[in-house]
Order: sequence, then C-alpha cells, then structure tokens
Amino acid sequence: MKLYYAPGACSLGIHVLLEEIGKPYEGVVVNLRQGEQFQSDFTAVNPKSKVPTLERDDGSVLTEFPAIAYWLARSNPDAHLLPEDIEGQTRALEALDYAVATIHMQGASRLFRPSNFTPNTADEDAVKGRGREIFEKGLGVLDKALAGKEYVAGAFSIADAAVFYVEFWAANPLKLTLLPNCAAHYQRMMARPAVRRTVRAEGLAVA
Ligand SMILES: N[C@@H](CCC(=O)N[C@@H](CS)C(=O)NCC(=O)O)C(=O)O
Repeated sequence: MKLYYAPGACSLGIHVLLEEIGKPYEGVVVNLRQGEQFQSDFTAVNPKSKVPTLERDDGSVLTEFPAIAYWLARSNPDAHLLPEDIEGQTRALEALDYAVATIHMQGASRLFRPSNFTPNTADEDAVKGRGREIFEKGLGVLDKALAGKEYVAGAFSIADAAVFYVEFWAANPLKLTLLPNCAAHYQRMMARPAVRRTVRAEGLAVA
C-alpha cells in the first residue's frame, strides 16, 4: 500500500491506523504548501487533490478519511480497529464523522483556509472566527463524549484516529488548551507506540 500524506494534516489519522495495523506500506509526502496536490503526478492518483489518499496493493485508490479508515478496519480484523458490537460500531462512526465532517471540514477548514469560504479578503477574520467557534464547540462535544472512557467507543478504534488529529491541531498549530477528557485522550494516544512512530515519521514537533 501507498499512503499519500502531508505532515501534520488530517492524513495523520490514517498514518496512525497503518502503523497500528503493522503491514508494510510506503509513505509518500504531498507538499500541500507547494501545491503538489494540484500537479498531474498527484491528480492522476486522486483528482480530488486531497490527502489522505491510499493506493491499495491491487493499484486501486481509496479517498475520504472515513472510507479509508473503514476499509482498513474491515480488511484487518486482527488489528481490532472497530468494536465488535453494533452499538460500539455505531458510536465509533458517529464520532469519526463528527471529527471529520464537522470539526475538521466546517471548523478547522475555515480557520486554516478562510479564503476558500469568502471572495472578500476583508471577511476572512470573520470566517476564521466562525471556524474557531465550530472547532471549539466540537471539541467540547467530544470532551463530554469521552467522559469516563479511555477511548471514544470504549476500546481503541478508527474514531480515535480521527479525534486524535483534531486534538493534535488544537494542541499544536492552534495552541489551544484541551479540555480535561480530550487532554487525557490526547496523552493516551501520544503514548501509543504506533502514534509515536507516526509522529516521528512525519517529523512533527509536538506539545
Ligand atoms: N473529506 C476529505 C478531506 C481531506 C482534506 O481536506 N485534506 C486536506 C488536508 S487536512 C487537503 O488535502 N487539503 C489540500 C487542499 O485543500 O488543497 C477526507 O475526509 O479525507
């Protein structure tokens, strides 16, 4: 397999899952700042111009964090990346979707790329402000969901990989103080050998 990723981007979560699984894969860095996602070498693989992108051993390509995470979990049952029971699976998907579709796509995207949300430079601070509100509210919801739990759906699952990358953004580039349950979850994640290997492989400086 080949994982196309950008250091510190949302692909961090899929990178963690690949390390948890432990099968061989190649990491390919896509430099988003230099616009490599729009160059033909990459768009030939993923015309959406986004990471994470996973090229499987048969050459087929998967995009979208939830789909990649779900496929990795279902095709590697020994890694126990999804709960066995339907309630646990549903809760894992619920948190995964919230982290990716709301906290990331609606909150962080406004904060990091305000120009994608308005044609007027003068409005960008307002866009960022709304992004911060969505991002912080989202982390508040996750903090409540994590009360009394080590991981989002009980045992470690694909949901934790998604929650981890938004916590990572909060703690690092955004320098926010995580609420207590998220802070404990973030530290628990950082203590996992697979997460340590991923952070090292991506060359990330962490708080
Ligand atoms: N919906 C996609 C979102 C992926 C995404 O937004 N990735 C960002 C990095 S965190 C990206 O590749 N951005 C490049 C760009 O927007 O130019 C998913 O779930 O994988």
